[in-house]
Amino acid sequence: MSDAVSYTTSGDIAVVTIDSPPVNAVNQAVRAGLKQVFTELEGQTRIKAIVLGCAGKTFVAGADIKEFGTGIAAPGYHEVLRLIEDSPVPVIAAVHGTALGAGTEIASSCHYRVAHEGARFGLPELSLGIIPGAGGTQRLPRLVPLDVALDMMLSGKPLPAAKAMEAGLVDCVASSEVVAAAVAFAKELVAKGAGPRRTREQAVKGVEQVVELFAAKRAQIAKTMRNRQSPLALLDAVQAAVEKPFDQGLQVESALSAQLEQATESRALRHLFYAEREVRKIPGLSADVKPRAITRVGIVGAGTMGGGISMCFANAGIPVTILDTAQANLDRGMATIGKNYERSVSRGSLKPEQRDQRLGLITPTLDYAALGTADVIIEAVFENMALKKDIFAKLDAVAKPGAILGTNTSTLDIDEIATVTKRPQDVIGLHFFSPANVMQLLEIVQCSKTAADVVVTALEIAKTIKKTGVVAKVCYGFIGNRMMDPYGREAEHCVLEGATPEEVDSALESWGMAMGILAVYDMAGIDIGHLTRVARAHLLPRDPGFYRPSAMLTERGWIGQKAGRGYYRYDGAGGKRAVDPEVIAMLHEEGQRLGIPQRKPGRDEIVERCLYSMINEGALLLEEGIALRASDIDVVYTAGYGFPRYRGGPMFYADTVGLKVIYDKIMEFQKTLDPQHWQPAPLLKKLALAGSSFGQYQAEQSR
Ligand code: T1G
Repeated sequence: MSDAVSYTTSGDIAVVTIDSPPVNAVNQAVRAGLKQVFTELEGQTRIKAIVLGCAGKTFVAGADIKEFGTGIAAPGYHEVLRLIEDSPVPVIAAVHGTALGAGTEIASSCHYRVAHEGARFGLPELSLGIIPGAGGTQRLPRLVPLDVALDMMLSGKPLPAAKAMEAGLVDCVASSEVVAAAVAFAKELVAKGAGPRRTREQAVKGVEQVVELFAAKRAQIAKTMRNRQSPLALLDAVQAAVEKPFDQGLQVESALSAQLEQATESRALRHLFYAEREVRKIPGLSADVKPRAITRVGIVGAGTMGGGISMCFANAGIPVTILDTAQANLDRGMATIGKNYERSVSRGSLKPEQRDQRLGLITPTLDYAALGTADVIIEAVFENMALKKDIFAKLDAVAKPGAILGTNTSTLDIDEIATVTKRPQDVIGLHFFSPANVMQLLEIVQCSKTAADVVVTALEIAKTIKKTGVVAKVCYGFIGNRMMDPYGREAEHCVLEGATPEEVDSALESWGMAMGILAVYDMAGIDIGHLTRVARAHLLPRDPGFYRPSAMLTERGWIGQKAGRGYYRYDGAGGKRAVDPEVIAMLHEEGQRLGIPQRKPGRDEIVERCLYSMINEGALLLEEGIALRASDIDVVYTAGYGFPRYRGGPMFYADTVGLKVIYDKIMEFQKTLDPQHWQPAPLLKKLALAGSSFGQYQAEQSR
């Protein structure tokens, strides 16, 4: 036996335990341990059944992602799972926690499955750009109907134990300790003489609907998972399960798995898996720094953002007091919160009692004194420095000692806001993204005087409210919006050069962005960005074309969806966007009036100019220390700006293109377009000329 896998016997039942902290991820030691134990047990005729469970918080949560790309050291998955499946006595999986990836595959190679009622089963491999590689595409459709198996693998969403039992994946759901329940189940099997029930010998379920099912899935993939290889490979593997004998199907799965593991899509998604955990680690911050307790929250501002932020905390079971200066605003804000919860109830994603419980946690008030017991108070009012300073002066007077004072500002200088308080060490930026109760990203802005435990508390708050917190330092736009400026500028400049808004947005969307930047401006409100730039005009390039389209549209009140027209026309609020010939003509004429050469940039150039200017700005952020890591920038853009995850984020994508290629393109644009704007960031130039990458730079920095 090994540390990773051991067994005990209880009468004629053997209980095998995998113990590979923290989540029992399968690595070589686990596979070798399973091989050794199951080989040993095969020879013990007194053993009549085997229970396979895990120590710790969860059954196997997947293959060890650290092994990816390194080649799977023997014994391989198929050898080990075949040994389990070939056991001469019944093997019963005892599943608790989240049996994901190889976890569900190992459970599927057992003959029976007993699950704790809180257990979940899933095959989320597509989220890593691969497909199940330990027989999941071949065994799952032999345990549950084909459509259920395909949905599980395409969505990656875990199936709760009860639903897994309904589908046929689980034989028994236990409310007690699951290994004991599985031993009892094993004894019953032995008593009734039930032998092994080998999954590979079962027929694939639901093959009669295979043609229309696969046609529907291919259409779904084309629409929602474009530019990706792994979803189509998954269909091919499952198709092999339907059409071929088990062993041949397994070979098809293995071949496809090996290809995908080396592809950029999987490398990008694995990069994000680690990047989203790395963001919690702040260089130089001792692990001894503990978060402050957050038991009560105050929110200032009952508008869209204040209401959304209040919901984040109520959803986490934390009481919220939301303040506004007028009862009408409070009433409107509470009504919006109620409507948002009602929508979730009508969709079935929230139970009525949960709605009531969460609403009950949100208390409106007009009185600042009511915020005196809050552990953190978040200001979410209009982007006006004087107003925010006035609020922070009031908060400084009423907040209890040690309360954290957060601002949701997206563009203002938080160091300046902190100057009106006597507690700058407790001031921090908590930049939520609209709608705050939905968007995953939370930019945590560490000011010059913010205390270390306040930063740690903010990261803990992010985890508590199920958001991805990324730490940024103070600058205009922090990380996300700072990089949006040059990105959006290039998009608008392409329009002044003769491209249409639709050509620009469709080029970006075909490349993979969730929404073209001009459509994003229409959705967010063109005036918002324009007014911010007007306020900062002294800091911006004096190039006459700089965001000129936004200025012209704002001047005419064509500020986007909320006005029914902006870059596009909208039939009713939030309606489908339609091309607007009048706006196109107006902007092309303006480009000519400004003497901008009418070049009508093509799709590739549009994508290069927009993305490379974003990447160049990201390099500046790294040099200035605004972003701690290149991978943090990738998390910001994939979690908050619709950057395609399968491309890994702007900085990972830059590495896949090659920094020298990007640098050369920037130098070309410097000559052909605009020397003032196309200045390569010194770090980008240095890495490009050294043949290095952002990934290598980050690894060197973290040593
Ligand atoms: N491999 C290696 N380390 C892992 C890991 C994994 N699969 N999953 C988690 N960890 C580490 C993680 O890096 C962190 O480490 C710690 O565990 C706690 O994680 C053959 C090929 C299980 C739901 O995709 O979804 O199986 O930062 O902070 O919030 O077909 O981890 O502390 O040093 O996320 O409680 C499929 C991925 C793999 C599951 C727990 N499985 N993991 O969440 O903790 S592909 C997955 C998760 C596969 C087979 C294929 C979550 C979790 P550190 P955590 P958590």
